[in-house]
Amino acid sequence: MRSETAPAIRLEDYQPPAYRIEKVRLNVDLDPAATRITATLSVEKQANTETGAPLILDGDELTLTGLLLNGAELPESAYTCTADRLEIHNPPAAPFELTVSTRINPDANTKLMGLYRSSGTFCTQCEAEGFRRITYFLDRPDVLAVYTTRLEASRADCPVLLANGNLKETGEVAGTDRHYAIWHDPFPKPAYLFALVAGDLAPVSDSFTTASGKKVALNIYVEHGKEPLCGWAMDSLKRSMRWDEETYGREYDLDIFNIVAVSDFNMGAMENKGLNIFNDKYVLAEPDTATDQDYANIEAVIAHEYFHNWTGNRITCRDWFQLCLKEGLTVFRDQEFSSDMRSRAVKRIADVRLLKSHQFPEDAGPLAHPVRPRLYHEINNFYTATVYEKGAEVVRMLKTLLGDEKFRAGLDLYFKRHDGDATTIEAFLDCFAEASGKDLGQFALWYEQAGTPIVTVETDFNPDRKTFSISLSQEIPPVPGQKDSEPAVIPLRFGLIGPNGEDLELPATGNDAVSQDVLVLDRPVREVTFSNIAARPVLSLLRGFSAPVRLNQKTGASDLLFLAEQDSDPFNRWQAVQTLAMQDLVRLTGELRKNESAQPSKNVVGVLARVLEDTSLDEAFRAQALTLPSEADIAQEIGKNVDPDAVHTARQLLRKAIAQEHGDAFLPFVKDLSPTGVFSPDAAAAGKRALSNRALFYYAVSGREDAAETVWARFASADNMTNRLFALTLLVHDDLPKKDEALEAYLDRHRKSSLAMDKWFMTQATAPGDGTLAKVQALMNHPLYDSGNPNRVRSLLQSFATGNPTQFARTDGAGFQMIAESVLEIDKRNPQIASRLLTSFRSWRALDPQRSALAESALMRISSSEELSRDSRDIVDRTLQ
Ligand code: B3K
Ligand code: ZN
Repeated sequence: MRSETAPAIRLEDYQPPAYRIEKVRLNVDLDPAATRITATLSVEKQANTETGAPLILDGDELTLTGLLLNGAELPESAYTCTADRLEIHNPPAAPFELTVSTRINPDANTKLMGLYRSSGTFCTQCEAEGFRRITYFLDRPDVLAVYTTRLEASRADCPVLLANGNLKETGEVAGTDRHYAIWHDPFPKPAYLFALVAGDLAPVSDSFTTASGKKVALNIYVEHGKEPLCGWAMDSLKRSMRWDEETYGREYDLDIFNIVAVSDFNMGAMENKGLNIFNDKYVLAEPDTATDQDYANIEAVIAHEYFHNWTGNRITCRDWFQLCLKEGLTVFRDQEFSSDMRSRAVKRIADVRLLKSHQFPEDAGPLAHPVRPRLYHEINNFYTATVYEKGAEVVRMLKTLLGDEKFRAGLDLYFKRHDGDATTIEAFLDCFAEASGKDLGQFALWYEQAGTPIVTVETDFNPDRKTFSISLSQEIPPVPGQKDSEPAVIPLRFGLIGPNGEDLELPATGNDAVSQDVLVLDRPVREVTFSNIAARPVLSLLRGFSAPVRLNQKTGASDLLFLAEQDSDPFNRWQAVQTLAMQDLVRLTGELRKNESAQPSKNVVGVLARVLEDTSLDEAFRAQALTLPSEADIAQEIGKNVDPDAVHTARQLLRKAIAQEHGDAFLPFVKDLSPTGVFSPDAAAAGKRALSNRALFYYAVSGREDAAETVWARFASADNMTNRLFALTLLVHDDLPKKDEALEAYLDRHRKSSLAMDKWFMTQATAPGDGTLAKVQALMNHPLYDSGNPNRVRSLLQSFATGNPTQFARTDGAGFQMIAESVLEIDKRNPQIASRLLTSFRSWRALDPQRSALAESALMRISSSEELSRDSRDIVDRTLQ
């Protein structure tokens, strides 16, 4: 018998809480196997709740050990209690205190939700519904309480005791080897923002003085010995704090801000009030073990969690359907921060790449859902690219439509009006509508409708009348379970480029769809005509990727070449190069499938080679432009009946054609560009390394005599992880001589750094050859593999399933089956990690019939399991729908 699907929770069923909890006093007596929690809750019945209505508290795998009401023990007849629910039958009408005692076993907590131990450190993860695994509570985001937390633990094992807020008191517990700390957080918060940490950790300390002159103590806690790896994270934190003051007028509000890095963590990091807990991957960095991408990620995640202090913590969500209220907005804020710290164009390109590779396929497959979903079975499955990344795009469009000033005024109003609230998307949009005087009713559809709109574009130049017309239409492809979609409001930033490459002054059109350089498509069809246009211009549309849409535009190769070399908008320049490459890759794939001889286009090869030498472009940009669309991107573009082997071969063909034709041009970039001397993680130095490595990517397959040796030499002489890992990946993925020697050397050098070892596992899991599956299976038995550590599972299995399309979708079905087995195995211990791994099947229907049948049978195997978690049941049901 297959396990059951959990009941659906629906937005339309939202009811305000019948009781509120104003204050929480927590006593946590820490012990690895038997931690005792006493929670004293100040409860108040709400005015419109009937007297005597039951108080129902959430629990999850809890053991109740005591229950007092206003200090007196409750008789058993007055309540009912199970592991996941505590009901007080007839509570008093007047405010009362409920004292709930529970006992939990942190060491047995393999789900890493609630209170658990990671390498001996006690830590918590409460979002979304983990607090109920600590004590019975109204575990919902609209119940905001002031917390006082007393932690007690063995001084020897846990010298550090941390919780939310400010530290009030510390001391010894007389007559024992234990000590305690009392923390008080004056800001009312929902339970999902609760956190505690206790362990033997070392602080790296600094301080920050806010714009209004308040000194805030900053600490990053890590395992002993890791202190030297915290410099970049601390620097990123201070820059984030300053940026939020300068950009949005947001100051930090407590006396202390603590970050703790742990090695076992289900996701990236968590914004608990005053006590952020991080996956150590997003804190620890040194040149020898962290890549430039790691440095950029640390900067972004530190900023993201810090920015949540206002967008998420001071103003939180009324219910979990509103998740994008905090996540979309906070991703937008961290993207803007990184753009200001680095190159805006390069950051935009990276963000759009991520959006297209993660969110677009989600929106086009069985897991599609609106930015604000209306229904869920398991909320943890909604921390998705749609809620986060598309959610950020929606905020970005709001800024484009309103203009910088009105957008800022709207956000100011939101902070002012809703500080301390648990609120909704409607309330958020109202602030912008009010500040700008615009009706945002239709814009709100972006939150309601799933699916990526397709914008079809046609242009016409009439030389006699000297007019240039743009016809636009939009369509949202059908999404299962969604009624006919309505037209979205799509801001399209654009320019008309004259024959000499300059943007034309845009003549007035008298058309209300156009305002300066933004064309707003808010109907099914629109046409705009520009007059007094002397010569045929080239349209550059969707500049800066101003809306999360797909363009259906038949731009000819000559216009794309023109845009690739002339567009003043760097994003669209990059896009033109990518479109040229993509068109060729799709053509090549088709020809390979028909067994026709496939030849990469000379034009495409030429344009890519020219990018390399265009010194008017910065290195990071050139590296991005020279990065071919990934195999997954090409598969997505093809859309149906995909053969990943043909895609892989096509991509290699184009790569080799570029490399063979222009091999000699790449060599100087390989040699000269990587900066030597003291390592700097800044954007300029990282850009140089990126271009140098991209040149190596081509040179490796150039057929030049010294190609393989050059890659090996780069590996052997690398003095930073970016270069070492890039060369290692080429050695392994291109199956070059000495790849085994390189893997051994890497292992020897890095076996003590688990973050560096994650990269070792990942490099092998993503190698395209036929032998990879057996290799991955063998690596699961490697002494350094740990199926309980989420980073390790992601590095081996998730990267195989999402980063190795030919081997995951092998025609013998063994790739799918291996992942299916792993999902079932992991699901028993950590459902969140299992269900995340399971989402790698989401594009199965786009595969060719043979492969999709194999994927379906692997999914059926998971689905027929009797013991599936609610998380995995939800994903497998929807994936098979
Ligand atoms: N808010 C957390 C994510 C929590 C995920 C719960 N399954 C991290 C973040 O987005 O900042
Ligand atoms: Zn977030």
